[in-house]
Amino acid sequence: MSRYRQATFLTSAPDIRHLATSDGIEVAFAGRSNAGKSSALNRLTGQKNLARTSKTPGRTQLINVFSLDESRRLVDLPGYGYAKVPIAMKKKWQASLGEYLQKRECLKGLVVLMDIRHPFKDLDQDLIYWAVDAGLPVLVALTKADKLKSGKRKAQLMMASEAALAFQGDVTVIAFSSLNGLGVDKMEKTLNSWFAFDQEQIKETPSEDGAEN
Ligand SMILES: Nc1nc2c(ncn2[C@@H]2O[C@H](COP(=O)(O)OP(=O)(O)OP(=O)(O)O)[C@@H](O)[C@H]2O)c(=O)[nH]1
Ligand SMILES: [Mg+2]
Repeated sequence: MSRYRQATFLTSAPDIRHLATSDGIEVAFAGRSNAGKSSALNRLTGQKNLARTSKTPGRTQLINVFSLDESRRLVDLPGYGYAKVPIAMKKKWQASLGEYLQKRECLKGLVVLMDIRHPFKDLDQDLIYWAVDAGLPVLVALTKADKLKSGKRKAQLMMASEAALAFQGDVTVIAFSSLNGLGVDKMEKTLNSWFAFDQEQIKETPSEDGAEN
């Protein structure tokens, strides 16, 4: 059973500064408003209403934190780039987002969600540069992949994978659909390694010959 199914709502914070300082491991979901962050979290956790989704962009204003166990958390960050948000608020949010990426020590990876039809807008690129700068691995999930036919989908994935090389960091690109589940397995695999679930498994599995290692 997927470890992500045990996710439960932990807390909401109005700002990154209001997040409790904490140990353990955090993985954050970020992206433009309406990119499909909350939908992706719901798909990953197999819970339809864990993170709220909306047809109205800019719906998730708070930072929502979900816990998987006592030391592992998923974070749904507010979307950026929504045109109707006042510029001063945008600036404030961007600054605190940058700070979160640089200073949040428990943050071990960033999932950046982008509509497969409009990847790598300016703010997406800023975000990825910040993350790479902070030494964070990035998983770019090209969302709403169900909206494209197979040929076009593959072309977009290839184009985005090539574009990702420019960041010169640990940036992986996948096609993703919250609607039909495309890419969920790959997302789980990447998150498993960031959350160190794999190491735990290795520890729990006794070696065959009983030799120390
Ligand atoms: N077809 C399709 N629609 C999707 C997919 N993911 C999200 N959507 C739709 O896109 C809209 C926005 O999805 P959300 O998950 O709320 O997006 P968000 O990034 O959390 O948005 P904010 O919280 O407002 O920043 C909703 O109408 C979703 O139903 C997908 O994979 N396929
Ligand atoms: Mg949302």
